[in-house]
Amino acid sequence: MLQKIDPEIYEIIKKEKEREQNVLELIPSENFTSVAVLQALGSVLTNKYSEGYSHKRYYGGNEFVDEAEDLAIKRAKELFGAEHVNVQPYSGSPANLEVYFALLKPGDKVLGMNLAHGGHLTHGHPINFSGKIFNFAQYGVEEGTELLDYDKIRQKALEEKPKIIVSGASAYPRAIDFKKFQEISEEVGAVSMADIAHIAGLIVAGEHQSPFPFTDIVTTTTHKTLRGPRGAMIMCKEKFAKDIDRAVFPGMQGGPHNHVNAAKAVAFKEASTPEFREYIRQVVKNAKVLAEELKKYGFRLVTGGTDNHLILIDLTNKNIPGKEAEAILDKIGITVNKNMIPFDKGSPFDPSGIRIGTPAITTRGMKEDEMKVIAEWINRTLENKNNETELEKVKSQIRELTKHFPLYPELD
Ligand code: DSN
Repeated sequence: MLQKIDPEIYEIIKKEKEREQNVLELIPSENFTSVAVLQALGSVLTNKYSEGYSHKRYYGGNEFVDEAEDLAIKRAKELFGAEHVNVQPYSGSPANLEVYFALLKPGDKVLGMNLAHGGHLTHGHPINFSGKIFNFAQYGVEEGTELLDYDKIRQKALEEKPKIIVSGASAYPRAIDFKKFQEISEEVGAVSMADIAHIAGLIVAGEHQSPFPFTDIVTTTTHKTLRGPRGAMIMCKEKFAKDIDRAVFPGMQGGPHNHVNAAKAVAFKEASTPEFREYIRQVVKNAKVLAEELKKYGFRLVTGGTDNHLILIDLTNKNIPGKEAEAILDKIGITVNKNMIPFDKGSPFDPSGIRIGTPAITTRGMKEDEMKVIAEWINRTLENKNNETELEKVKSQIRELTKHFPLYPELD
């Protein structure tokens, strides 16, 4: 039908599907959903307006939307052990904004992790709403170890007296001690908030410490290691439930995206299975093997390795800027993103590093053997960045490998 009505968009989708099939997707925040999730996303639930919450809507005809949203909430509660869940946030940034709006007044003090050290824009960067509206103090990693130092964070919290302490990161390759963040928050009388967008899948699979049940408020996207649709949710202790719900609707959002929320429910069901736990174990195993292999080729990894799904490579000793590395790897079929490294002398547009991760390639079924070959290809590509013949060779080898890991064969 789409092909007939709109051949241009049909072709674009087809080309994107082929791109996803033909490349090695190493961006650590990306993944491939199941066909079941895609089906829920492309369903008639997109047609319905349902401002409000289950059984208290401002529109009629929501009996089935209520059923889907109730199921998403129930499954998320069980999966994470959360007291209260709001599945309506459109994405991670709105979810974080909604938490701040629920608990803070403009100008209130918050403590969050510096983006340049691996945090997130919404954790207080001056160009983001978070840094513009609220008074963020920032913690970061230590020079030398490139690790979080919880004594230093505690000291900062004692000095700054924030109303909220935000933990969580988008480019930190090591485990985060949510328990320590909780102790610091309690000591300074702050609300604890964990943004687990990157590691939500690891948490439900028991491959990372969980921020539950002690953290006051937890936000997450649903499309990264959790492998659901693009979207987010907020989980919190019951005592924050009313304020959080009001901040989401009517505070910040209008009608929920019901097709997305149904797809979230599907993803939560999938994430509760032994197969998903095995998948996440392999994600972590693959990241460790990839890290060790890259080190053999002389790549300097921030913190020296990884505990999770991502690796941050400092390319300074390879004399190639992150931006150029991203472009060359893109050319041969390895998708990564340029990224700041802690204490980077470059800028976000021209940083010294690249960030890579294993969630998407592990979904395709790749294991340790493939990680070894991928590390070799990354090295060969960057060493031969001006050698078109060598680049072509790597490109065709990647194309050959990806053929053995078909993506969405059900949709062909
Ligand atoms: N954009 C996400 C990432 O790539 O990590 C964070 O929101």
